[in-house]
Amino acid sequence: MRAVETPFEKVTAKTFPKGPDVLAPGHRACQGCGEVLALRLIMKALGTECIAVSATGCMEVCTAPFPQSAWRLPWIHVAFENAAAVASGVECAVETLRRKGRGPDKRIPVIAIAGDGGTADIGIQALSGALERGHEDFIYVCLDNEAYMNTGIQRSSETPFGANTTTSPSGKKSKGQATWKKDMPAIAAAHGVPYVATATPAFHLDLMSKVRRAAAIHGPAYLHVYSSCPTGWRLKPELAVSIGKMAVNSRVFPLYEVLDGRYAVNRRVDKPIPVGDYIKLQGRFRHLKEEDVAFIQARVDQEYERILKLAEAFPAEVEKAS
Ligand SMILES: Cc1ncc(C[n+]2csc(CCOP(=O)(O)OP(=O)(O)O)c2C)c(N)n1
Ligand code: SF4
Ligand SMILES: [Mg+2]
Repeated sequence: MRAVETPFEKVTAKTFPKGPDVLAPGHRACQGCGEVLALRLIMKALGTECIAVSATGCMEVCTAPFPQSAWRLPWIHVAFENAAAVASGVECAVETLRRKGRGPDKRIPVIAIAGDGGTADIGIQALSGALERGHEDFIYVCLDNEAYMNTGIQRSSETPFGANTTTSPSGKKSKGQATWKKDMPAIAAAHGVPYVATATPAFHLDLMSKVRRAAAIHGPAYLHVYSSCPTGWRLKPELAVSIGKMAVNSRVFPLYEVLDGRYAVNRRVDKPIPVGDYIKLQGRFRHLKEEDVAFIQARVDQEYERILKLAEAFPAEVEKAS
């Protein structure tokens, strides 16, 4: 099988979508929030002809304090755990209306948005079911700020090794988070879905183009979006975008796509910056010693090599829909 996509326009500096933001200004995210920046760019790339479903989390709380809303399109807030289930139900309803001649005669993407906690922990069974069912117009976005931020910085399975959170506190007997990040893109790809990608708002055109591709692909798409959180990471708000660039340029967060199990690395990092330079800007890692940083560096290099080898062994291909 090959991934099939309707031709689409990548976002470049010249073709950057004009017009008002789909996610209106005036929301209540913290200063320098990388997550709300990611969300704004994602919705700008998609436009208003789609339906959005948000799980509980920072982005839902900040954008829709009743009776206000920053969403300029049909939007549903659901529980913490069921964004994928609700979005897949909406996708089926739209498809049924279209089949009966009562709906729009074109594809309407349905996008489910959740944080790392809402995706990798509590929402994973709903997500797995939705990916497995093969919905044609279903996009799932995980906004990964590496902890449960909305409820006060608790660890999730996406919290990186060594990070201090309120439930993985560093101290005499603990170095903070004791496990590596759960590999959600690999888990999504293991469902055999046609499209999985990683992205960050720090490379905004790449992120927006991947959103367009996710909408153009026929079948479920999963986007894993690195989203900095100055509040939870103890990071200067003005560094929220640079830290995303550093995550990519240190190989901590490789940018890649998986099309039907075949890989493309979108930004090769042949001369990486040291992981220590990335870590030292964030107060959540302040307690780490030199040997801890070296331990993390070794893991980062190993994971990057693994992705590169996959891309060499199984290069991505895509077929255009007629
Ligand atoms: C079943 C259930 N358990 C716990 C909560 C409380 N809760 C709401 S949002 C949230 C954390 C969200 O974390 P994440 O999904 O990573 O999103 P973020 O706020 O970091 O963007 C928690 C624990 C809830 N709403 N429902
Ligand atoms: S806590 Fe973090 S993710 Fe939540 S709004 Fe503030 S900066 Fe954004
Ligand atoms: Mg989170």
